[in-house]
Amino acid sequence: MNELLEKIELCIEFGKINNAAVYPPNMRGQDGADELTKQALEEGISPDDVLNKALIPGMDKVGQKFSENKIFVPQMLMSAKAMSSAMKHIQPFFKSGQVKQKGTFIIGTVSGDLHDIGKNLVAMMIEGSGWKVIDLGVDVKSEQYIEALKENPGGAVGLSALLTTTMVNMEQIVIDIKSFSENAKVLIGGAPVNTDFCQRIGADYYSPDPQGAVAYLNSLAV
Ligand code: B1M
Repeated sequence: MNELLEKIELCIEFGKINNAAVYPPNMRGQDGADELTKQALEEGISPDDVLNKALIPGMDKVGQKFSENKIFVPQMLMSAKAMSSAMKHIQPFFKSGQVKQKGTFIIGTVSGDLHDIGKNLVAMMIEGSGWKVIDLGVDVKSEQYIEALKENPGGAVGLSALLTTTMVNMEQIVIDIKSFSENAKVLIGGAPVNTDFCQRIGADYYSPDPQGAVAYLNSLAV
């Protein structure tokens, strides 16, 4: 594989954002995902190859290690930041249609709930796996999800909740989304929810972590 793509993949895997970043210590002073992605595109490597042969495989490794408890939230956040610094160079090619995305994923933390660290990780991992992500933020009401679905027909929806008190809101949001569009796929996650709850409220899938969310969405894309 191209040496530059291998280096970009390593930057994502180990969370090396840019040259100025001091993390990880063993990569100090080296270019990061930011500079190397820019360089790759300038050298004529296609944005598709940068995405599919470097960024996505790097994020896959991060997700895998996180599921196996080999890395933890801080490392994953550094990888997510490295991914963002690379994605800003790829983003214009999405807009021009040169890079095909797998679909649109609309995500938000449900109404009444302000926790967004887990939701942001899920959004980053999903974006990193080649989906267009619309992040509605926190305290998101049914109407906002539905509005986003109207603007992005066929999109999948992700709901995050961290409080037992906002699980009830999640249930109502699923009911509202399904009555707007029966076929819209709704994925749920967050510490207090589980598969039983998912089935009870009529959502389509529960994932305990970002990796499971990526796998589920990718199964919809094929
Ligand atoms: Co809050 N808080 N908090 N809090 N907070 C918890 C959740 C709590 C368990 C702490 C405790 O009491 N032990 C507790 C909930 C208890 C309960 O409901 N049973 C709690 C409480 C009570 C509250 C307040 C009510 C406190 C108060 O004001 N009295 C208040 C509520 C505010 C509100 O939302 N309306 C509150 C406020 C806050 C802060 C603002 C201070 C801050 C949030 C900052 C932020 O998010 N920007 C905060 C924090 C940081 C926490 C803890 C400490 C950490 C949550 C976190 O970010 N975890 C949390 C205790 C804990 O978990 N140890 C706690 C890391 C994150 C990566 O994990 O979000 O679970 P998590 O996401 C995981 C998975 O769940 C999954 O993937 C992620 C990565 O593995 N996942 C998905 C998440 N969403 C997904 C969606 C998917 C798929 C997977 O598909 C769509």
